[in-house]
Amino acid sequence: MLRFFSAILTLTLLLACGPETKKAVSKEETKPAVETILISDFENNSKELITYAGPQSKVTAVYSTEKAKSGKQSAKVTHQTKDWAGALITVDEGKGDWTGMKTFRMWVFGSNSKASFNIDLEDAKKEQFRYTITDDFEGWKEFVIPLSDFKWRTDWQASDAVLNKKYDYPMMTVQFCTATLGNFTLYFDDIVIDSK
Ligand SMILES: [Ca+2]
Ligand SMILES: [Ca+2]
Repeated sequence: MLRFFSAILTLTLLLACGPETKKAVSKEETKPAVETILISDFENNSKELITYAGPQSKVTAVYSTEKAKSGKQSAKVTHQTKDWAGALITVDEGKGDWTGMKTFRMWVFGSNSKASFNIDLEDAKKEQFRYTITDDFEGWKEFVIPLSDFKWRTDWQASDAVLNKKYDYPMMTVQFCTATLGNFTLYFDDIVIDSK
């Protein structure tokens, strides 16, 4: 008899708590865990600035103390591009889950070269999303770009990428200066993913 009542009690508790628990979990999933994620302030020289370039292009990316928005240095990227080239950083372990985050923020020191360049975000399955900026300003300018404004790349995707047109976490790389054409030098500082 006691066992029977205990079974009824357990069932009642399960029914009462079941949906409540589920609700709490799904709420937790969309809420960002942190307010901001610092992708890079370009102060740590041991973190590699990776570049790549097509046969007709040259690109360099170095830590530079010539300009700095924060701390002592920024990333200086020089492009002489006729086909394709870019500079990127990998997203550190623990910084690639952008669940609930809203914006990509980055400081750029422009030289009014009128050249266009892109920011490409690469997700866990190698899929890439792009936002294009024109260097039509001089000095430091902060770009605050909703993550939803990055558009799925139609010009190229890796052959081994999983293409589902949504961010799969953890994000792998931030390609903070890619271009298809142009000669220009830009400085970059403080790349942040923000929950606001
Ligand atoms: Ca800095
Ligand atoms: Ca994806």
